Amino acid sequence: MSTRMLLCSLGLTTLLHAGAGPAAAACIGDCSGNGEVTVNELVTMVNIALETAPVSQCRNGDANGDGGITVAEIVTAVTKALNGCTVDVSGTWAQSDAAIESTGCAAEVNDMLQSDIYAGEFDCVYTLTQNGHRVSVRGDCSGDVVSATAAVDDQGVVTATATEKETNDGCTVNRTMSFLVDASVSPTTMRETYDFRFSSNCGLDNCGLVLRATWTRTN
Ligand SMILES: [Ca+2]
Ligand SMILES: [Ca+2]
Repeated sequence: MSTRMLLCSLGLTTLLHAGAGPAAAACIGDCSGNGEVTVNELVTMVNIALETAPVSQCRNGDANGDGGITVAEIVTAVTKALNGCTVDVSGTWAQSDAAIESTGCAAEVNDMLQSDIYAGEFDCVYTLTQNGHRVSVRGDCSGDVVSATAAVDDQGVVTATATEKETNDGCTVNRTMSFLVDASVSPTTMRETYDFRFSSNCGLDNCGLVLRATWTRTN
């Protein structure tokens, strides 16, 4: 089987049909849990800090879970009130140093992926545009342009999963790909986990591997 056949959709192209990511964690200061911090909630936090209100009125204001609210936790909540609960991951990111981090696949499969890495197919520049918990991704991988949609949680962790099926010359490959990058910091590590299911005609055992790359914000 050819590299093209097995790996033609590796990378962010597989995000085209991405599903939603995991549920978002609580936002500091969002006492009501509705995804935003209001002035009333800041006042509640101040009252808890002054011990004129119980911490039960704003569990989400107690970032470290120690049962009290400090000035630092209020400051974090004020930032969320001003800028929204979600970390904004919008911007341009350069992907570099792609490598197979771990693999349970046969050498034949690894070699195909490795040759694509050497060919620069994972040297990409991604432009992310965030809208709430959705992120539009436009990628340019050595001239190959892809676009996709991913999910982002309040902490700036971008995730996507996709499943694809492809048949060539009687060989059917089912691929499930999970993508994860913590885009709240730069540089950061992106990981893609691949699960390959091969039909008997492929002559390959089912297997999984993890691809890792560095993401660096360039603007
Ligand atoms: Ca709220
Ligand atoms: Ca606390």
